[in-house]
Amino acid sequence: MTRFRQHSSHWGAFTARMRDGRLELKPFDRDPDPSPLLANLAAAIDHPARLRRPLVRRGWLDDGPGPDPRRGSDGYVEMDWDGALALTAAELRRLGAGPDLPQAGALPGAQVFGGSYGWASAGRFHHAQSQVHRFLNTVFGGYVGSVDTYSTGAGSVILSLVWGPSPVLTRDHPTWRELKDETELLIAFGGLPLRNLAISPGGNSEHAARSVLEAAARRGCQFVSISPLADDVADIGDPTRLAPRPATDTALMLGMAHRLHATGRVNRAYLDRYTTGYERFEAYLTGAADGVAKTPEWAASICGISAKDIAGLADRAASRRTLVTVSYALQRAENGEQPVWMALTLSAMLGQGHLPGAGFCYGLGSIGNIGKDKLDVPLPTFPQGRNRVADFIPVARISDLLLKPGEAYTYKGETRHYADIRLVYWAGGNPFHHHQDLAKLRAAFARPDTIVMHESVATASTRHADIVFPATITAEREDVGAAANEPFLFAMEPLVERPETAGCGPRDDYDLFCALADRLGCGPAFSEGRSAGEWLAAMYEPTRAALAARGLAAPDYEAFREGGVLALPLRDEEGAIRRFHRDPAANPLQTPSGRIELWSDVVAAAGLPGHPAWLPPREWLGAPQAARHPFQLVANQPANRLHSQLDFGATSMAGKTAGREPARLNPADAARLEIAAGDVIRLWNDRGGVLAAAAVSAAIAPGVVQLATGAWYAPVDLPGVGPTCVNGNPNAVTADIGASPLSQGCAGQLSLVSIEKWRGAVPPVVPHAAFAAAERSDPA
Ligand SMILES: Nc1nc2c(c(=O)[nH]1)N[C@H]1C(S)=C(S)[C@@H](COP(=O)(O)OP(=O)(O)OC[C@H]3O[C@@H](n4cnc5c(=O)[nH]c(N)nc54)[C@H](O)[C@@H]3O)O[C@H]1N2
Ligand SMILES: Nc1nc2c(c(=O)[nH]1)N[C@H]1C(S)=C(S)[C@@H](COP(=O)(O)OP(=O)(O)OC[C@H]3O[C@@H](n4cnc5c(=O)[nH]c(N)nc54)[C@H](O)[C@@H]3O)O[C@H]1N2
Ligand SMILES: [Mo]
Repeated sequence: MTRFRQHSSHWGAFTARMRDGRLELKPFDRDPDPSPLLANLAAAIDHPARLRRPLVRRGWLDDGPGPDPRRGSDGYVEMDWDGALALTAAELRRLGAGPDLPQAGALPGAQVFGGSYGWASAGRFHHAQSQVHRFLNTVFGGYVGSVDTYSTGAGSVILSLVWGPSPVLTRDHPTWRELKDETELLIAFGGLPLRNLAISPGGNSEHAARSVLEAAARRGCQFVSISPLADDVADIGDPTRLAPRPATDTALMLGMAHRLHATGRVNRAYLDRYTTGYERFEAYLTGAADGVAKTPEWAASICGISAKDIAGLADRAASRRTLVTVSYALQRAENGEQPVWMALTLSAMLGQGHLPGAGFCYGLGSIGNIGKDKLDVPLPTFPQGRNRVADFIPVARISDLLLKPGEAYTYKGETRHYADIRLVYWAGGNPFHHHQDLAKLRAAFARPDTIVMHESVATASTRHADIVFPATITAEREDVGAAANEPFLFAMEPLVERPETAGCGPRDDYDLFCALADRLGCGPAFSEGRSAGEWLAAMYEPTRAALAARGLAAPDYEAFREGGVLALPLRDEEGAIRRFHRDPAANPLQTPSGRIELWSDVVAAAGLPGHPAWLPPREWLGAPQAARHPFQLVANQPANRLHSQLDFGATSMAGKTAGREPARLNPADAARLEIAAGDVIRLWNDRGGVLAAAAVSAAIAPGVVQLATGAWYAPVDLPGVGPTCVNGNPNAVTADIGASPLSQGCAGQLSLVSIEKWRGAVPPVVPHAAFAAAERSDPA
C-alpha cells in the first residue's frame, strides 16, 4: 500500500493512493464542496480506451500523405516508438520543419494548423497545448493559430470593443466577495449552475460558490435565474425562475429597459459619466428609430414571459442593489453578441456599477475562478516561444479553414482569407467533441495531407488522424497545479506507474516533442537541455521569488513538493472596473471612447447595428424553420464530467441510461410524442441525427430538449434515416456557423431539431474501448 499523494485536476485538488489495484481518493481538505467529478478519475488509470502504442492509419501508410476521405473509417496499424517517430519526423521534414528556417518571407508553419484547441489536463508544464505550440514554433517557425475560445467567442469580441478585455476585467473583480456581502438582487441570465462552477481551467482549489450563495441568501439577497432549465440554479434562498424561449434574452432585457425608461428610472447621471451612445440606443428602444417600441408587451410576444413579469423584474431591479450576470451559454449562439451587450446596457441604465455588489458581470455562473479574488504572485508558466506566423482563425472556423483555402471571411470588421493547410497537429483537445456539425468536420478532416494527434485515449478525433501518439495522463506525471485566481499551488505527484506495453507504453507530450525535435535537428532549441523536473523547478522560481519579496514563506522547489500544497497571497487592490468608476477620466476603459459603449462605430462598421438589438437567429422557436424542426436543442455542459473527458468514469456513467446519454424533455412534450422515460429517441435536422435515452423532467421548459455535450461521437448509417450518432453527441446536429460576421464565435449551444421515439431496432452504444481498435504491425 502506498501513501496518499498530492494531485490536482480542473475540477478539484485531492490526494490519492493505489489500494488493491484501485485508486483511492480524498478531496482537498480545504475544499468546502468537492466535486463529484473527482470519481471519474479512477477509471482512467487502466481503461481499455487508453492508447498504449503509436498508431498509423492504414491508408496513410499504404498511399502516403494526401487528402483522404477514408479518415474516420480507415483501420490503424500499431507501430513501435522508433518506427512511428521516424515516420513522423520524415513527414514534418517534407513539410519544411528543421533548424534552417527562412529568416524572412514565407515560413513552412504557414501551412500548419496548430491551434489545437482543447482543455487537456491540469498541470502547468505538461499542458499539451503549450507544448505543441512551443514545438511548432521551434521546428516550423510558427503555425496558423486560433484566437478566442469555444467558451466565449461572440461575448469576448463584443466586450473587447464596448467594455474592455473580458478575461482581464472579470478576473480583476472580486464579484463573489461582493455578492456575499453587498448584492441585494442577482439577476442571472443563464442561471448560476453549481455544476459548472466545479471547473476552473488549471484546477478549482476551493469550491466556494455554494457557501457564498447561502451566506448571501441569509443576508436577504434575492436570486433570479433566467434559463430554460429550472435546475440551472440551486435551491438556495428560494430563487425566482423565469424560462424565456431560448435565444430571446435580448428581447426580454429590452422589455425591462423600456420599463425603466417609461417609469423614469433610467440613471442618467450614471449614463452621462460612464457611457457613450445612449441616445442612439434609446431611439431604438422607444421606437423613434424604427417605429417599434420595445415595450414589455413587445418583449413578451417574443420571449414568452408575461409583460407583467418583465415589468415586475425591471421594477425589482431598480429598487435594489442589483447585479446582472450573463453566462457564456447565451453568446454561444447566432447573434450571441447581443444578449451580452444588452445585459451590459441594462445594467448601465440601472446605473449602479459604481456600487460594490452591483453592476455587470460576465461569466460568473460559467467558470469557477471568475469573480474570485486576484492573486498577488505570478503562477508558473511554460514559455511557448514565438509564433512568427501571423495568420490565425477565429477558433470555431476550423472546418471552413480546411474546406475553403483562400476564401474570404470577416472578423472584427476585417476581411481575411483562409490559409492552405497541409498539416494539422493536435495535442490536448478533442475536435470531434467540441466542434459543431461533425459530418462537416469529417469532410474537413479529409482535406489535409497529414493529421498528427497526441491523446491519452482513443477517441472519435484520433479515429480521424493519420498518426496517433499515446500520451500519459497527469496521474502518471509530476507537475504543478495552479489556476488564475485560485489561492493554492499544488504539487502534482505521479499516482501510478505509467503502463508499459513491451517497452512501448504512453509517453509524456514533452518527451515525445523532445524526441521529434531531436530527429529534426532542433532538440536543444526545444528542450533547452532540461528534463521535465528541471523545467518545473525553473517555472516555479518566479512564484517563489515573488513570495520572498513580500516577506512570505517561500519554500524552495524541493520543499514545496514535499509540502504538497502552498497557499498563495491575494491582492487587496481596486480592480480596473472599480478604478474606472472612481475616476473614469483618469482610469478609462480599454474601449475607443474609454467608456462603456452603448453605441459602437466599430460594430456598426462591421455590418451589425451599432447598438444592442434584437436580431432573431435562424434557429429559435419563433423562426420559420421551427415549423419543420419544432424543438430547441440546448446542448450545454455536462453535469457529470468535463466535456468528453473521462466519459467512461463512474460519475459520468452513472448519469447514463443503459450506457446511453440522456436527453431531457418536458412531460407534456413527452406525452404528446408518446415518449416514456428510458425510451431511445432520435433528434434530427438537415445536418444529421443523434440517438439518446429520453429523460422526462418538469425542469425543462416546453419546446426545449436538453442534451449535454460529451458523449463520444459514433456515427452509424441507420436504415431509412442516414448517419446518426448512436452515443448521443449533440454536435451531430448543431450548426457550424459563426455567431456573426463580427466575431465568428461558436454557435453550438442552440439549434432546432425534430424528435421522435426510435421505433427501429435499437443499435448498441459504441463502447469507449471500441475507439482503440487497431491491427498489429509486428505480431507479438
Ligand atoms: N454543441 C456544443 N458544443 C460545445 C459546447 C457547447 O456548449 N455546445 N461547448 C464548447 C466549449 S465551452 C468547450 S471549452 C469545448 C471543449 O472541448 P475540448 O476541450 O476539446 O474537450 P475535452 O473533452 O476537454 O478534450 C480534451 C482532450 O484532451 C485529452 N487529454 C487530457 N490530458 C491530456 C494530455 O496530457 N495530453 C494529451 N495529448 N491529451 C490529453 C483528453 O483525453 C481529451 O480528449 O467544447 C465546446 N463544444
Ligand atoms: N460540470 C461541468 N462544468 C463545466 C464544464 C463541463 O464540461 N462540465 N465546462 C466548463 C467550460 S469549458 C465552460 S466554457 C463553461 C461554460 O459555461 P456556460 O456556457 O455558461 O454553460 P452551459 O452549461 O453550456 O450553459 C448554462 C446554461 O445556460 C442555459 N441557456 C442556454 N441557452 C440559453 C438562452 O438562450 N437563454 C438563457 N437565459 N439561458 C440559456 C442553459 O439552460 C444552460 O444550462 O462551463 C464550465 N463548467
Ligand atoms: Mo469552454
